[in-house]
Order: sequence, then structure tokens, then C-alpha cells
Amino acid sequence: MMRWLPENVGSFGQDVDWLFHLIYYITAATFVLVATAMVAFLILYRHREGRRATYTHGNATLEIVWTIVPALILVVLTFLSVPTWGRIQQQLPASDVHVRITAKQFNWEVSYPGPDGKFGTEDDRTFDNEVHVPVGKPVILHLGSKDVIHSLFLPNLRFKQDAVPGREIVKWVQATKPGKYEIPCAELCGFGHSGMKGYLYVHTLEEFAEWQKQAWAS
Ligand SMILES: [Cu+2]
Repeated sequence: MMRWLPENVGSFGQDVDWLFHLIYYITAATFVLVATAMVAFLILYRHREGRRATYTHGNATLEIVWTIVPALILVVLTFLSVPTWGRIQQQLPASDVHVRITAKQFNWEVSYPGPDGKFGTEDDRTFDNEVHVPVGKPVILHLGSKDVIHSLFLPNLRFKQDAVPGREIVKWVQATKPGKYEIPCAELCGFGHSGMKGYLYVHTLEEFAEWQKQAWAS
């Protein structure tokens, strides 16, 4: 198994990684097959004195086979992906942790609703480029943008979602391990795009309660 993926600490990361590896190995095998055939043909059919080129009109059977096999593979991959896609994208788990992440050139504005549980009221707290979440609990993300399209990328949670101006996109994630993880912007959004970086802090439940107490104390 490949070791170059970032550490997975997301509740649906295993399913995403399984599909990723499956597709990776299918494409890797196809690449080896094509490259080997190409090199073999280069050697077998190289120029030789006295040998004339022949003209061929193709091979219908071969063409049907190499069209149908990839088509079948794609259909199978689709059916294998549907349950994971449905679980991640088509359900919103019940949760009392809500975070509003608003992208702008070139920052992530991160707001919490505060004790009243409502956004846009006095007790909201807003932070720049830091998202704090508790471990083991679903977190509802309310994604927006103030200017252009950005993309919130949480590589360790196997989560990536565009933030689109004029729309609120509601998604969820759940972290399985405390730690500090990177949040890059994954959509070229202007000259400061490469520096548009935040951090995701996954806390234990006690640490998260403590962080909340401090954030709302001031
Ligand atoms: Cu951006």
C-alpha cells in the first residue's frame, strides 16, 4: 500500500482511500500495459533493410474489446463509489457543532455561533485561519465566499469542497484523532492563493470545552 498519502484522520477517509487506491492500481496497470506494448512495438517493428510497411484498416474485434472493457470498468467504479458518495454527500448527521467558514482573498474567516447556537448574533466569535473542532463528533461546516471561488481542502480528512460566492454550502466532517492539520486553498483564487493557508485543530472533548470557555470568556 502506498505511504505517500497524508495521514487519514477522517471518519470516511478509509472508504475514500480504498477507492483512490483501487483507481490508482487500475490506471497504473493500464499505464504499464500501454508503455510495455509501445516499447515492444518500437523494437519489433523498427526499420530494417528490405522490409516494407504494410497498411492495415484496423481490427474491429480489438476495437470493440478496448472500448467495452474500459466502459465496464467505469460502470463498476461508479457502483462502488455510490455508497461512499451517498454517505458523505447526501446525509447530514445530527450535530451541535457548527462552524461557518467564509473564504476571501486570501484568508479563511472562521465563525462559531456561540452559546445561543445562532449565527449572526452578538455572541458569535470569529477567528482567522484557525478551525477548532472536537474529536469524534460530526462537525457541520457552513461554507461561503466573499469574493471569488475558493476551495476548502482538509487533506487529512479527505475533504475538499468549493466555496462559492452567493451560496452557503453545508457539509460535514468528523475527525478521529486530535492534532494540528493544514488547510490549504485548493482553487486558484488570485495572487495570494499559495499563501492562503489555515490550520485545523482537532481537540479532545476536554480541550475543546476549555478552548470554548476561553474564547467566550473575553
Ligand atoms: Cu483561495
